[in-house]
Amino acid sequence: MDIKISSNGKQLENVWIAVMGPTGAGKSTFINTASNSDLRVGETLQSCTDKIEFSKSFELEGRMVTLVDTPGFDDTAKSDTEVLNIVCDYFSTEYANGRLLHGIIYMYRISDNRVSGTAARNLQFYQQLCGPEALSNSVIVTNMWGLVDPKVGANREQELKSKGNFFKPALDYGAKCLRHDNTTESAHNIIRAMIHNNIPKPFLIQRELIDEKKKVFQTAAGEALLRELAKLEQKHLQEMQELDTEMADALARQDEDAKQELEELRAQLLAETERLNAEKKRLHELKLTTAPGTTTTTTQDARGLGDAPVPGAWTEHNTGEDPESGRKDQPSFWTRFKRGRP
Ligand SMILES: Nc1nc2c(ncn2[C@@H]2O[C@H](COP(=O)(O)OP(=O)(O)OP(=O)(O)O)[C@@H](O)[C@H]2O)c(=O)[nH]1
Ligand SMILES: [Mg+2]
Repeated sequence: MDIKISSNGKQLENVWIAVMGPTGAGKSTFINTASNSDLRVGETLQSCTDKIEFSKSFELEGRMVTLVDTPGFDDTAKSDTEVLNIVCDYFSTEYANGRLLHGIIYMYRISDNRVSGTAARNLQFYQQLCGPEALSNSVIVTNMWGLVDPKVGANREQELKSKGNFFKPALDYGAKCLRHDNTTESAHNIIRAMIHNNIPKPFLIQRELIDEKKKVFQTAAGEALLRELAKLEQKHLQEMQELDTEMADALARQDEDAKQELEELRAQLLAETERLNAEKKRLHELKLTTAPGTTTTTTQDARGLGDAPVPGAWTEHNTGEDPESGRKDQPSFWTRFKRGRP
């Protein structure tokens, strides 16, 4: 058992809880509210947290709790492969050093009137990282209730819990779904529910990477990402064929403007295809820095410091937009093209 001595000399068990979710979901705000920390919160449309960060430790229910802020898939600032790398590096290092997290909080804005593609991907990612066994140690936290009519919010919550592939699969495996009203008390109640009578269990990704010695791309989360990339590749191929047909048409019409526009679009599509290939290659080549003992020089040092380097940390920011929060799923190249057509 990992023990910490509190300020009054009491021996307290250390508890770590990771907070996940898409950019702008309110992860850092939740952590700050619960722990009186001052992690950077998004004031602009840019994604904010781009590496693993740690809250100040705080005492709750006779434990010393540390919350772990994680970057989410966000479509713009960093590739999903980068995010996967950062998160896998942290989880596997902890496990290799004999430390289990108490669970995962997945943040979801109830004010969103649809589940965006980014939110859906992050939701899948959290479930794939946890795996069926550890999902019972996780909580889906809905926030931003103040931004929605209470009745509309409650209906939305019910739909997310009972229909389709949103919250239901996780809840079926024992995850909880709790509301957060942006107060310290509500954050603490959520954490209490997670640590009360709760035995930490390894996450699926930890067992895959450490016990089964899988490469990142062979894990459930890695395989899902490869499937996503394959789907995108297929879409690009189809778009290229449509582009060729349009080009033949433009040439037949001797439409110079359309020809030029299509050439520009072809160049963009080729660039996106190249980026996709590079991401696939990177995913196949990902190597973790995990090894027993690495925590003393990496994540251990980062604890409580917030900005200390963590393996795989990445530091770019995005400038994307979404209808509800000001941020947006990136429309495909072809959608952008079609939208611009008369
Ligand atoms: N009304 C309301 N606003 C919130 C709440 N939580 C967060 N916000 C606001 O939502 C915005 C994004 O919050 P962050 O905490 O930075 O979100 P994040 O999930 O950490 O975002 P990234 O670091 O970009 O992944 C900020 O403007 C917050 O003030 C909440 O419970 N209610
Ligand atoms: Mg953040």
